[in-house]
Amino acid sequence: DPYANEPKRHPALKPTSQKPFNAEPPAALLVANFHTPNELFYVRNHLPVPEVDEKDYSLTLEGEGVKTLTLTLDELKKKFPKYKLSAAIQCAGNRRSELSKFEGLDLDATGSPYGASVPAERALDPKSEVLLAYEMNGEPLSRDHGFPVRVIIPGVVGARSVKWLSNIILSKEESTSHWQQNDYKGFCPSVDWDTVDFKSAPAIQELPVMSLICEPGNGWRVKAKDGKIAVKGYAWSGGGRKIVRVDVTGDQGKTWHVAKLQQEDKKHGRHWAWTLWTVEIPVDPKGKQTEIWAKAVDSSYNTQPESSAHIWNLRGVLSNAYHKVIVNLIQ
Ligand code: MTE
Ligand code: MO
Repeated sequence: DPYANEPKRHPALKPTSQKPFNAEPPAALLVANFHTPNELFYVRNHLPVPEVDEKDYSLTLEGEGVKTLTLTLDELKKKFPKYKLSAAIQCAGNRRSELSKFEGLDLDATGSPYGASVPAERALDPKSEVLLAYEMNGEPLSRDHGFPVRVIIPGVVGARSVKWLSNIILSKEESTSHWQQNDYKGFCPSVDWDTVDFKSAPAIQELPVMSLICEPGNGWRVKAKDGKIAVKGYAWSGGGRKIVRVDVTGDQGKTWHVAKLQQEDKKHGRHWAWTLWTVEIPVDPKGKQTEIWAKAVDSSYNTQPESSAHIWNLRGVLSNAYHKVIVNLIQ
């Protein structure tokens, strides 16, 4: 069993798949901290977690017009300045269920590694703040999150932040990996598995603006206080775009309430971290149920589509419609 040596995971992580391991914390726990504790950070693996001994680890930089360079973990830490930043990692398949009607050391069954590409101008631009990360919240990376070194490409879909990094290749061609070529791409809703031409769509890099209601959750029983209920969630946009507003409604859009935002103070185009938000919305004092909707607006005034009806795509990515939850009111 290639999965015989998987790491131990926190019991609060809810798996959607065991082999490979995919899991997320309950949404209400997720927004309890601006900086998610490492053991509660969602895990998205496509393959078994490689077992890497840091003494044997090396990273190779190679490619067209580049003198091949190999660095040990120690050299990586000592030769380059340490740089810290906050960045949200967002999976392209986040909220996939709502749509239902560089190179790593993890190898697939054919021995090909997980691989991903980003445009060189992004990777090499200091303003992009791309990191070779060996720590997360001040601790060595855990095995699930890419020990000993992973890439962090802030503002870009999680799929490009390669874990267990072994090679960086400068090339005129994109990675030929399955995940760069035949996954993580968006298509017209009418394209299906019989008609899809993966070559016709660009690989997803920056993601669209997105928000989620994390508290209360769907089906929760809540009691209004002074006619209002408190709602909490997160919002994020790709490409470092700042979240400028989150609107929340409890009456299907007749009236909207602007949420209070918690976010970092960053330079233009470098809002890599998420925004947490809270708002109190009035509810019908006699109502049994209320439906809550949230939508975020980013610094380009992009906002979310109202429903997933017309953004469905065969890979189930880019699911960023208004988030909607129904809660039961306790009288
Ligand atoms: N890197 C490797 N080597 N193997 C993987 O399966 N999954 C990618 C990315 N990097 C993956 C990888 C995907 S799709 C996502 S969303 C992020 O890692 C998730 O990072 P996390 O597990 O640290 O949250
Ligand atoms: Mo992902």
